[in-house]
Amino acid sequence: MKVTGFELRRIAMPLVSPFRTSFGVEHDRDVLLVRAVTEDGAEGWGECVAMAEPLYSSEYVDGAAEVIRRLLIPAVLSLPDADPYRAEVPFAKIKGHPMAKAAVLTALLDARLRTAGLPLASYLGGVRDRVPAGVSVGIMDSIPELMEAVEGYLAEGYLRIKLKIQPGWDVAPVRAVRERFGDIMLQVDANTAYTLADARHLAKLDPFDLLLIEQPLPEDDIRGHAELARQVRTPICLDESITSARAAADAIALGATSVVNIKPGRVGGYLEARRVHDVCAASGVPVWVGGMLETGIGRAANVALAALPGCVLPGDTSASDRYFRRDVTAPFVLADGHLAVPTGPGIGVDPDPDALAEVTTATEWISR
Ligand code: SMG
Ligand code: MG
Repeated sequence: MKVTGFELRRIAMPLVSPFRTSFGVEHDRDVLLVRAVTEDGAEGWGECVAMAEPLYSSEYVDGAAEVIRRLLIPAVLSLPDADPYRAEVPFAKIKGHPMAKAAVLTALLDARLRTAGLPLASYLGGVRDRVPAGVSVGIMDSIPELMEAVEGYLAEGYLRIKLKIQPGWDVAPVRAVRERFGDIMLQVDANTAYTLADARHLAKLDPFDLLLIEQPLPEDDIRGHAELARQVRTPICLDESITSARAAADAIALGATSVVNIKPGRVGGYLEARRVHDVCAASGVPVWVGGMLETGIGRAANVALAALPGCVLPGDTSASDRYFRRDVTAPFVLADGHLAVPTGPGIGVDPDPDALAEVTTATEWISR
């Protein structure tokens, strides 16, 4: 497969309501889309999940755009065969920037699979035609406000609730949700907001039978998570720390994680995400697919990944209307708490040109 050029497209998507985490509040999603065009006219799409600022991880969307245009695209354009496996080789020499790499590799993979007529889920080894949907609920100003939000999501059919937590917003909201809504699948995500000194406080979450606590400590604190795992009963699930299949293998071996959140952007694409899945499956560690407030383009690929056999917990793969009034693809909708795995070739969805035009802030074409 020979690629003739790439389009970089920036879109600005207003969120239906602000989304607050321990590291900040999002009001809009500033997204970079990558479209690869091949010599025989096929195209493929990738969504870069880097946020506007480097608060979730060190990447940010302007930085990712720079790495993509200055380093990654030239590397792909000089390949005789731009198969995503082959593009991983020059990409590996460039340190870091997994979200930038994932966006380009996904565009290549989508183009490749569309040409072959193969859906991404089948290519990856998916075994499900629909996946259970969870929802991530941001930090709120008050418990009543949180109750109303959770009640709404449960009424829509979401099968699992994840509460964002931080010091000062943890035990009380968890207790309130558990008492009010009973035996639902419930978990929490701290986005690195605690330290090991908070172990006794975090153990206060144990009585609430959470599925897991996600990334309580800093990204590079693997030993701290292993120690914390000995002090709390709630399973620890790493997100930010799992930057590759090797990082997953290490964290599992060290006892730092007993569940893993897989995000293709965080690990450098769907091929590496598949390897993370396989390492976890080989170790008997359950996995689920995380989210980065993706549009339908990124969401479609995540739902395909969630069809893999090791993805045994509901993911943050919500319906489009969780975040956006109008998605850039046909909207993902909940049916009985599930999302359908796309069956078309590649990522299985096509961006709607009108919807895209409405939110596009800049485009750039880069070719040989
Ligand atoms: O796509 O529903 C989604 C977002 C889910 O909570 C979510 N993502 O740490 O898991 C996480 C966060 C990262 C993004 S927060 C701005
Ligand atoms: Mg997380």
